Amino acid sequence: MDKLVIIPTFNEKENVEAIIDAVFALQQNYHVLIIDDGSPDGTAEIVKSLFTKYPNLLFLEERKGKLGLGTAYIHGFIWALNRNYQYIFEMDADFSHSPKDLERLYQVCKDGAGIAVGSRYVKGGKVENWPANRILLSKGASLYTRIITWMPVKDPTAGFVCYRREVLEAMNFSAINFVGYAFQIEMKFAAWKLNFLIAEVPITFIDRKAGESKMNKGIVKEGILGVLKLKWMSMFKNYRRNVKNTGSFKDASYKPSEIAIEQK
Ligand SMILES: Nc1nc2c(ncn2[C@@H]2O[C@H](COP(=O)(O)OP(=O)(O)OP(=O)(O)O)[C@@H](O)[C@H]2O)c(=O)[nH]1
Ligand SMILES: [Mg+2]
Repeated sequence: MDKLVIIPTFNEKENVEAIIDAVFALQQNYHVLIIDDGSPDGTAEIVKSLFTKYPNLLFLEERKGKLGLGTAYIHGFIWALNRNYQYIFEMDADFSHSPKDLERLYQVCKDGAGIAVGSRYVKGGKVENWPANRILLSKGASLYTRIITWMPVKDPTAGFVCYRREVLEAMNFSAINFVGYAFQIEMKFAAWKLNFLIAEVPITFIDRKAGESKMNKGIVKEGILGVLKLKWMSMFKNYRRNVKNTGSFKDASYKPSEIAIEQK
């Protein structure tokens, strides 16, 4: 058990089968875990129909409602740690992240990074087909995060990531509060404060071609306020203590401290 790709889904019936096939087509010993939040469009049923094609390689965790990206990933992290995976990936279902880049992220972690981030904003990174306002929002968020936190990451909202197991084991997930873009920033921030090495790998990010975006105003607001909150919390000594996991990672009793129900 080496590499697990966690893919959160909400209404991804147009993409889910193709993205799963694309990961297995790599033939690089990846396992895939889908975390579906009760998608009304039947995404979970499509995943189940693929179990016989990918026995003991494809897994599904179903949650009852749309509980947000952050808690979906934390659910997946705990699932992965309990099953001894060594390299744990975050990837979107909508092909914005190319499965072909998974191996590059993996190599960087294997070579010693704690986290490998698929980055749009380092040299060689690109964004394709995004409208100008989306690029502005994303670049603005990156700049804003760097100015406020001084975290040395050029694409802090990136959601295409490989974590070494040790990084996730070292984190107290109950201290991770956010669910949208701010969740991605918070994970990197916590890892940085815990002194793990974060490496950025250039990727081309392509706007989704099928299915609907789940982006909303609440996610942007959470990002703006969330970064300020992170900075504020980290000014006190107990931030590092809070975010560090001192117990066992087999944290079956884990309950997200703030489960935010997102607006549709
Ligand atoms: N389980 C779960 N998955 C979610 C939730 N919200 C979004 N997702 C999934 O998370 C991934 C990223 O969401 P997107 O809607 O693509 O968000 P985005 O990339 O910011 O928006 P677009 O650029 O418009 O695609 C996709 O695979 C979604 O299906 C959620 O609340 N729960
Ligand atoms: Mg997307």
